[in-house]
Amino acid sequence: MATAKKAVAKKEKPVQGTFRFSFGPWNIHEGADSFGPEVRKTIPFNKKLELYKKMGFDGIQFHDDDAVPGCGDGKMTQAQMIKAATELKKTLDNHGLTAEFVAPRMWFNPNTIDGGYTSNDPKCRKYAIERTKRAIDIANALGTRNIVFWLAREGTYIREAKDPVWATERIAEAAQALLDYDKNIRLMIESKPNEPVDHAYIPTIGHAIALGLLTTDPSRIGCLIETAHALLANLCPSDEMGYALAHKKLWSVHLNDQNGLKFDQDLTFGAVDPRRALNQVRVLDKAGYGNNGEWVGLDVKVMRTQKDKGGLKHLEYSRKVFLRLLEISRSLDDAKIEALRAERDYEELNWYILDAILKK
Ligand code: GLO
Ligand code: MG
Repeated sequence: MATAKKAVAKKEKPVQGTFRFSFGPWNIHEGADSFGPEVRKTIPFNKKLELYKKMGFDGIQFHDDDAVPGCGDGKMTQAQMIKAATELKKTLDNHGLTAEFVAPRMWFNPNTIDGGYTSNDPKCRKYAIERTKRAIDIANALGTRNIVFWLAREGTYIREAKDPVWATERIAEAAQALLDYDKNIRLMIESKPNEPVDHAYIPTIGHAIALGLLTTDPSRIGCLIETAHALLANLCPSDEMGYALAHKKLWSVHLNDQNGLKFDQDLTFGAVDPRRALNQVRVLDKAGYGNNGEWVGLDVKVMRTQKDKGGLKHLEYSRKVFLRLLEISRSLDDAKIEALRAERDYEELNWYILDAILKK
């Protein structure tokens, strides 16, 4: 009886997530792609900082050189970088903003033309590891222990260029060197199957999580799932999230949307497939995402045809879409869904979800 009561009580209070939003300065963008001019004026970094709170965002994501411009050029000392990051931390505090993570942006540096950690040139591999150590110093000064690994150029254009066993071991070795460098940091691997390289070595979240097993401290290797990156691997983003959540490894997300297997589009969240977006919001909410401080990152870019005016709409609307879908998800009757599952009446379940999304 007592157990039954407990179960009822548990049913009445379902687990729910806690949602705070973040984005990176690169998500306010000039609009140029590889084949076209810039379509919007650059907004200075300090102006961007003023926009976060106004749009309902409390967290800021950083590349190392967003935080400390020029940090990857080899001209600054470690002390200078830490000083600059410490100054920035004060500015963030003044704006009431929290740094979510720091990611080394290595892909623009000549040392990483053929990848950093997996470059065939030992000098380039050394550059990559040293640069990431500095990113850790910057993260510490900004008050975050989260380091994101988006392994942009760690892959090949032709398979014969690198040995895949060797390359995987080199990425693990880099991760190990960083875990050893700082016993407090944790790595969040952002998988992506292609672009800029043809085949990346960490294409999916399963690859990201498994990489931890090649280090001595898998507990400090987790992941960041980006909607578009899952779709580029032809996978379902909410199932990828479910997989990572089951492993307790989903430490951040980059929500956006994507029109099939094209270049990485970073469209407004839910813009292509609202149902797919609903399922992402739902899996996060049901798993209590955010209750341990995880952020909802929106890695979205405004359409490149958008004029200066309206250049922030993609961020505001992505957040709005998330919150509206959250309302829809929480309005669904779990008991009814359970009953339809038990009945195997998936047509009715399908309609129940469609009706909830299409309701006037
Ligand atoms: C590109 C990635 C990129 C990363 C960012 C943080 O495809 O999504 O935007 O998220 O550099 O590491
Ligand atoms: Mg991303």
